[in-house]
Amino acid sequence: MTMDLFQNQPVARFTEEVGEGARVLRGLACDSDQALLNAITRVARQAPFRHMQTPSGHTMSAAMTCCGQLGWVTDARGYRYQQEDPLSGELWPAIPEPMLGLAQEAAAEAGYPDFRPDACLINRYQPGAKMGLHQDKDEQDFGQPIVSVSLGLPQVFQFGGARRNERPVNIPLGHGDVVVWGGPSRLFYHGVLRLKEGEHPLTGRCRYNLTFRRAR
Ligand code: MD3
Ligand code: FE
Repeated sequence: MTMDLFQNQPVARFTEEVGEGARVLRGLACDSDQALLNAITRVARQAPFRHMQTPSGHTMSAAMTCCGQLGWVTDARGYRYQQEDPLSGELWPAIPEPMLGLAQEAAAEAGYPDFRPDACLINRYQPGAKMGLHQDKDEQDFGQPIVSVSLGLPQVFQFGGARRNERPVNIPLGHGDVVVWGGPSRLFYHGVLRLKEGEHPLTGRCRYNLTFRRAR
């Protein structure tokens, strides 16, 4: 529940629990969408989007960049968080305020008032790009949630279970949708299907996904 700015009344926001501990806040990022996209553009001027290599030598179809004290990277040596952007050797840019504010607001609404992300991974999908089923387990404390924010074209999210062999359910994620992944869902397998062709008024032919994490 959040308080209405003018009437100081609680606002009933539409939240669904999609899995054990996962809360969807539909459209929470809509009011700040332009500020978020401007922030992504600023981050990407300093730390450009790039297609990283997986340890097995595949090129990821989503382009990525990061902001925060730590950034998530993958290359021939493996998956890890590190303080420097491998492209420049410089520190990652700080998490811009509109992004940090939204992540903390969403986490608080889902029951994590003390969430202080130190890493934000920004994924950019163009038509045909996808992310296969995986777990996020490069972080130190799985008691900390992950907050995800979707902007632009819709994409079908696949939400599995604690084991890879559990059949995933499909959840469409649209512009402005925010999800807080806490509790057992924090370690559930997940991915996104190929992005379908389309055009979004704010982002054009792409979808951005921001994931806010406490890595250390
Ligand atoms: C459930 N990103 O960056 S967002 C990722 O659309 C990632 O870019 C997808 O999976 C994307 O790691 C999915 C939703 C999401 C993100 C992190 C999770 C769901 C999650 C971590 C744990 C459980
Ligand atoms: Fe993930």
